[in-house]
Amino acid sequence: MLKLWGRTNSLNVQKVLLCLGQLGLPFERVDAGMQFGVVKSPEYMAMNPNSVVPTLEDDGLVLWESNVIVRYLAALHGAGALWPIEPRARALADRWMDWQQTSHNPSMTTVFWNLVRSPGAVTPADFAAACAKVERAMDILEEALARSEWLGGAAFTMADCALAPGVHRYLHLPMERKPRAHVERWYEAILQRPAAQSVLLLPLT
Ligand SMILES: N[C@@H](CCC(=O)N[C@@H](CS)C(=O)NCC(=O)O)C(=O)O
Repeated sequence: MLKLWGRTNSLNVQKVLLCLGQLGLPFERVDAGMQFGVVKSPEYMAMNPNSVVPTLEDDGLVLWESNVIVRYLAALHGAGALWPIEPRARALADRWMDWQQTSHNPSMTTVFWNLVRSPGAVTPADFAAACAKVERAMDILEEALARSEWLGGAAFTMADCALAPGVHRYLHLPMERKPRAHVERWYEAILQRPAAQSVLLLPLT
């Protein structure tokens, strides 16, 4: 059976949980990271030398990097659906996954930690700079979702799994937000999915 290591309040674990739920796959989950520890144990580091979550084990194959795990599961169990087969369609989903890691998530992490996990962790200037980058990233999402129903195009794909937890966080942070009708429509459509309800509807911690 698939085995996943990672605490449920981790954004990167949530992507994988959403993908697993969407695919309807049975799996075992082990709490790891932050208060659960585990990630610095020699046994865990032998699987994932980065000491972060998530890690997935599938019949002897050990994977880390959340988006790689999502791609793997989607390709193996959701080809033609979560994982578009046609290369051009797949590239459109892939680009949002890389963008999530490189553009959306770094500043979101700063804002989230400063508002939720460790208030005052960064200077006001650094916080303001991170907020500005988050707002710009959210504007990019808004423009994209004004043009297509889902991030990869007309169908829900792995790209939506990868972005949903970060957008959920953004929409629930205790801060001012301008209305973004297309992002909100997309988020509400994601929340119609039982897998998303069980993964996302937790307090931000
Ligand atoms: N690029 C990695 C980042 C993994 C990562 O930074 N995970 C965080 C949680 S979202 C972590 O493990 N933090 C340390 C901990 O929870 O102890 C991925 O996407 O999997």
